[in-house]
Amino acid sequence: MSSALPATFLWGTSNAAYQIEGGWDADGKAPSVWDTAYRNGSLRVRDGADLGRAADEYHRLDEDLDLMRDLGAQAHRFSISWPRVVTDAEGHINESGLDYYDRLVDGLLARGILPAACLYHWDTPQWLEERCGGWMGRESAEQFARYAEIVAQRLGDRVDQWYTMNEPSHPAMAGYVAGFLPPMRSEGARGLDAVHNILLAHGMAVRALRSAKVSGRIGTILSVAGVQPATCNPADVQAAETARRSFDRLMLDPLMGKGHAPLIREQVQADGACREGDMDVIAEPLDILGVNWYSNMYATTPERAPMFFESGNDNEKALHAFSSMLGEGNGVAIVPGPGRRWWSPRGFRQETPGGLRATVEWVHESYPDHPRIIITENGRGTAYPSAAEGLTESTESTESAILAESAGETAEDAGQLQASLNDAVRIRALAHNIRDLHALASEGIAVDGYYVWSNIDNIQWMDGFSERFGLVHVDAATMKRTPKDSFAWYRDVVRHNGDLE
Ligand code: BGP
Repeated sequence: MSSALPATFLWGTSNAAYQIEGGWDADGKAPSVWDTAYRNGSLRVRDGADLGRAADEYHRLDEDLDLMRDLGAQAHRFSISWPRVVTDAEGHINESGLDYYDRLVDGLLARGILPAACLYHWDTPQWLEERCGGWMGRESAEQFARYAEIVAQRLGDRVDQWYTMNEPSHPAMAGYVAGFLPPMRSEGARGLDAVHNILLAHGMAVRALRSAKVSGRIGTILSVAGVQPATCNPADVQAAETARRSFDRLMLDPLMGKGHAPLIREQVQADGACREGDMDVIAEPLDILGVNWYSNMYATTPERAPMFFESGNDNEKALHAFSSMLGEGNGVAIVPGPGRRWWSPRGFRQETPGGLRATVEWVHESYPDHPRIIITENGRGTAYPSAAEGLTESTESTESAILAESAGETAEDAGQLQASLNDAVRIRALAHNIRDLHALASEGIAVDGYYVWSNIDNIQWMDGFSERFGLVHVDAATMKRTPKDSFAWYRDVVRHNGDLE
């Protein structure tokens, strides 16, 4: 296959501050809601990983930058930790925190890698939660815009792409509606105010970046699940349409000027959260749209759902988690699809070849005026230790026994390390998705780049190191970095502009 991709296509990698940096209280950093939940024990970390240390990039920056240079990455997307930069509600600026991101940006540029900065990847400052109830309070939007301005003043001349937020639906819905991620508040429908406020914060931050005259392109990053009906049964087709409103359209509609979904509109109007002019701020035009995609999501009705499950507790748990995010009683259940399934702490994930293409096509058809797109995350998770990958019908006890082996403070088992390094499953999955990029290019749909999640193993939130996405392995005890097979493979992909043959 000769590459249909333009020579300007950007091959890169992605990561996030909370998942990679560690140094949770280093050099004046304030705690985030994740730090607080971890410290007070309300987060159960699946494999006992130290979330405060994560992959310790804060103390190993040069080593990680050198690995990116060796990979040949052309762009790297990182996030900036808001509580590392602004440490209280009065707006105290932590210069050491800004210095760290200065070093990161300069280190990338010195290695020929374009910096792509995301201002928020879920690590809401604890002080914001205490001050105004986090995203539940309208003040959060003003605070976020001010923070954006501070970062723009420091890095505005050197960042190539600015993303206000990563998947804002997740911290809003899971943090304030369903309450299963920090700050773990189950506010039910009232929690939808957080969706409005986080979108408002995005729009105000876009305006702040523009007023600061940053040199790079400005956009945001959304998770687009590419919801599909589980079968062609009309009940499933209807369920998929409903599910799209709760997932794919939830953020895209208001950002693209189509207003909130009815469910949200009624609630935020009743609560007085939505004021005149807000929807214009939210729909501030963007230069670029980051799309995160892993696998399609399949929808059916709760009554039909059981027939899609082979068996097993994990699936039931995942079904429950996703369905609760959609809200009770809307007639939608998310079920496994037809693709090859992989182990994930969320119960099921599947490779859906062609799914990236279908998802971007759906965005293109549904929002013809969409900004240019970059695939800001795509990856394939693998279980660690790899024995867990075989757990299709795992019980809590088998799973914990396997994970307990990997937890302790001792260096890891050589066999496990080898299994992690020989990651042919990751290569296969990424190759399918890169083929989709060629297909999209030949259809004339403008995708400007593709970033692998992730350049290096990081903590998968409360699942610790038990699910890994990196091109480089990290020993959870010693923090030693070792490139996996996928590292050399992706280096070739970059060199040949995505030509896989
Ligand atoms: C995205 C997040 C990342 C990362 C990734 C993989 O949603 O932006 O932070 O965690 O997902 O996780 P998952 O397997 O849950 O999709």
